[in-house]
Amino acid sequence: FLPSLLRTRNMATAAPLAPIEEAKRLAAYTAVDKHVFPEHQVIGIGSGSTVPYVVERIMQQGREANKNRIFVPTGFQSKELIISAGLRLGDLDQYPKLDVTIDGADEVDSGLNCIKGGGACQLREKVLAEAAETWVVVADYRKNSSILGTNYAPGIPIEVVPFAYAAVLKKLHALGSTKATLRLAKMKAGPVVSDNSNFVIDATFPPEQMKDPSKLLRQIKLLTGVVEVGLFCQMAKAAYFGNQDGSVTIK
Ligand code: ABF
Repeated sequence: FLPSLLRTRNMATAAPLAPIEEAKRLAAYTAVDKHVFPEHQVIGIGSGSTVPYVVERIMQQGREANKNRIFVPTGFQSKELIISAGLRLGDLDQYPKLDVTIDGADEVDSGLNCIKGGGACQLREKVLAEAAETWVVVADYRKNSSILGTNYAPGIPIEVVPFAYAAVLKKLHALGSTKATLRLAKMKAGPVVSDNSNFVIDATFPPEQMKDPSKLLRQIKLLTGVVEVGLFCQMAKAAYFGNQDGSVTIK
């Protein structure tokens, strides 16, 4: 479980990370160094396996820096991460405006558009992205793409009301989707259920449609039953990708 990574990693004695983890760590550390300042007191914490390194770096800013800071999570996993790090948990009801949110991504294109929602948290992730003065994305090099959907992400995650999922699947195909499927839990035990009690559809579209993610986002969002789409268009201030050679690409 991810938070244990945070609990057990002793910086002085820890074994070297696997290369992909090191790439995630580099991206996260660089983003924190460039975007999380002492005056930032309300911080959004995203989901995924890169974000624990964000929290790790924030903790390295010291007890004093974090004494009064509030951390708002995008979902269950990041809530656990914040609690296990001993940081102060807050929610959007109390803190509707965030200074900065840092989150992972499944793919980021050259225009800083993202596919997100591999962890089924895209609705809350988008709410926290919009609520933040600055929204920053961290990822390893595999997520750095020129056209969304051509590199890493297996499709666009779309959160739907359970009642409407079959109708939405049909409409996605009519919209041009080459493959749209209901996301199933491990062992195919049933549909994945989001933190908001909804289902998730993963839909692929041809590159011609993916080249204009803003248009596609508008089209999908208009389908009745769709709650949120895992396309984050023109929202990121910057994206950081850790590379295999130890460098960081900044978009
Ligand atoms: C969240 O976690 C999601 O939006 C995205 O699907 C995923 C990225 O995870 P990782 O950092 O493990 O690649 O941010």
